[in-house]
Amino acid sequence: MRRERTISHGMLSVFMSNLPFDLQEYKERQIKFLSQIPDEAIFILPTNSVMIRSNDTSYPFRASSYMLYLCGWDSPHGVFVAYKEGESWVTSLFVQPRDEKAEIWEGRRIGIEEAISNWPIDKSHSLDDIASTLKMLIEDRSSIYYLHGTNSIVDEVASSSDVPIVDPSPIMDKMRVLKSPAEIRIMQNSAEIASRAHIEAMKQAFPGIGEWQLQAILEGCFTRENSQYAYQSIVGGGENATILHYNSNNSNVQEGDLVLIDAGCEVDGYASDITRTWPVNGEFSPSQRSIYELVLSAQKAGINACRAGSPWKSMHRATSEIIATGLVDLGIIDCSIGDAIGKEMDGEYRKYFMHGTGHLLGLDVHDVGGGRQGDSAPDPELQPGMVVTIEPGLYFGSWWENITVPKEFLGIGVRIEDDVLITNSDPVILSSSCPKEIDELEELVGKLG
Ligand SMILES: [Mn+2]
Repeated sequence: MRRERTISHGMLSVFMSNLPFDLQEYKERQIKFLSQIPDEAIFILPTNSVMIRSNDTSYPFRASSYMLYLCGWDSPHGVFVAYKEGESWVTSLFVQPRDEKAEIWEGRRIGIEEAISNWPIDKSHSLDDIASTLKMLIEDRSSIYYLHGTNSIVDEVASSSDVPIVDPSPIMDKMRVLKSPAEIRIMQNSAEIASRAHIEAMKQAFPGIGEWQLQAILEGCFTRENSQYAYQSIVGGGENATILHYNSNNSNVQEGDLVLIDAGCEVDGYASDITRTWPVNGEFSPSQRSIYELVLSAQKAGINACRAGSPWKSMHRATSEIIATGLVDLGIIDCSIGDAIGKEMDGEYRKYFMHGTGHLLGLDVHDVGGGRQGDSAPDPELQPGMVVTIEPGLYFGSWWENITVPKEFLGIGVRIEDDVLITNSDPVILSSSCPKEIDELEELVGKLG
């Protein structure tokens, strides 16, 4: 259960742990992880560092997802350590000690005493002692399970010892792929906040609105709901929608253009990731409509393919078959449907749908556990408890060299993305409160109040 304590000597409520999960859930995660590393090993998990933005100002701090997952510690400068003493694992957290002078400038610190009382750990220590304590602890261990590159002091201690270093992330990644009921509740909430933000942007839109203004509406909604963006919001009007990771958001959306918004928020570290595309004047043109309908039917087929036991690729196969067929039907590509799809889903259609159909979603927006091009982990099989995105798209940039599609499709970019929980039966769309049917969008866009 979440522990609630009365804080003595005038401490602020900042010292109460407001962990998103019961201590028991964290401890179960720790035990599950530690049972997969050797008894003689030591596990060291530093959180992210504070990154300098300019001179003495820093980027907003975001804790390491692994730290959030195993310990819930979201302050900067924590190091979680676990090693076996006798028959049982001892977990400890090294934290910044209280320091009134520093706290007046930088903000209150939880400190050693409160960390031990309220976080899922057996012991807490001062970070001032981390180098000497780790040196001692590492000495008689067989291996160090440790992610290099997040804490320079720990890096130095680890690399100056003769004990072999092992990357613990494959074990943690596998665990993070399957979400617990408590994680799913948070992710549902994250998707609902993002849905409300998208709806607000639709309502307040008008021809000529700045992409940055739409961004401000969305991110204002996130902030108002005590959330924040999970990744840089993409707001692309017209041709800008044909740039997959566009985020300069500095153009006006012209009358007659579609606007593509790919934006999601973060709740207790868990991301939502939603994309909607709609006409800024509230009415799809015939060519926009035909591309939109094609992407929407592909997206629905992709969602329907989110079935436990299916291979990862089945989602991409479902969206690709519909897109390739539709492109032939619309006269955008001129070949057989077989050639349009290609033997390895690498046919002509990839010119216009050049990204994957989706990815795992969780503490990272492109979550760990495989499924993306270039991932070292193999594609996972779909299992109940996974949350994935389904986000097919079609893009026809008139600025591309040698683009040969019928003129009416030039300058169109459409992507539709939902967050989907895989279950033992039908897929559950966590972002289902965000409209995507053509008549719903036409009803909403520009309709304040
Ligand atoms: Mn996505």
